[in-house]
Amino acid sequence: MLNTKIKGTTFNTPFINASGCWCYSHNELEELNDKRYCNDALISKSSTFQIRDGNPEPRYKEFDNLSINSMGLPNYGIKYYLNSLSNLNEKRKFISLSGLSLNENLNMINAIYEDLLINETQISGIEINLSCPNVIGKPQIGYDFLEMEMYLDKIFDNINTFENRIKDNTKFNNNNELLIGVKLPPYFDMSHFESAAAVLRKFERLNFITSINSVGNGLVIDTNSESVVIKPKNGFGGLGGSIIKPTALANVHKFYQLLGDKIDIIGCGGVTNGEDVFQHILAGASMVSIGTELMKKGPQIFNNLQSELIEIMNHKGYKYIKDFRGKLKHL
Ligand code: RRO
Repeated sequence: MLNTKIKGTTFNTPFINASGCWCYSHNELEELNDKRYCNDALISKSSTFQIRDGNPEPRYKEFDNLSINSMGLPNYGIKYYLNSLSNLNEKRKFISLSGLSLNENLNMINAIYEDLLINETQISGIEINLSCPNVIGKPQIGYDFLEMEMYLDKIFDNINTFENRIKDNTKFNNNNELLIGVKLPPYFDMSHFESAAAVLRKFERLNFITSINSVGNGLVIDTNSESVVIKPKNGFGGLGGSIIKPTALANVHKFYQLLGDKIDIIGCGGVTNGEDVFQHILAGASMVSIGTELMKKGPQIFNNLQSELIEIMNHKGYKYIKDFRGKLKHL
């Protein structure tokens, strides 16, 4: 009933964690892989080539309807996540990359394909994070359209080279083609949606976008202490939680209109209940990723979302996700 597709790959449910949430350590990834929870996919914390400590603490805080973070890309490095994911086989696995330079991203892509060739690691896809708002001195690539196009040009050249090697290798067939996606920042101006979509459409091999990353550089103030609530960047950080849902829905829907069915969308932002999931899918999402609410409730949130979504679908007489995906009505 809840099956959905990204490109040709079928998922039994539309649920996945948002990269960064519940996916830093092998233990957390192992929990996401547990059959007790109904997410059919999981993704690792955005990684760099080497291990990274990230920004000083406190660097994550949550409130009733929002979270703010300036983690600064703490992670155990690409080899750790490749190794961790190779031991998890219950669900589909994505790896998220957030190199601090184009070269670092290319080196990590090389590491993934080398691993695939040597160890035959079965991962479903790669999400290239073009939108981390928290690395001091590094602007978000997704806000610089020329830079984004240059990045993707080089990345897809690299992928193409490896894929040709794989095709020549008799051990592999087309089933080994990875889903390739990018994680985008939120856009707020109609001309920016169009510029971003024009870049994305140039890349035939791009299978999905994840939209949106946290809303960058918000500021939460505590009245009592007359202070900011996180330490890095004088309190500025990426916002998540239900306050960002309208921005997330706008991004999902606009990209659905601009990209059609060529590039699938993983909707991300402000999902706390089944109705939010329903709205993301109605706006055009094929899958929905959960960030802040997963941090608050743990992986049990996926099961809650599933039963609430099914209740809404039953009430409306929808049997499948495809019955309402992208069918948002306009007045
Ligand atoms: O680690 C982070 O600070 C972080 C990342 Br990489 C990201 O993509 N989005 C976010 O809100 N935080």
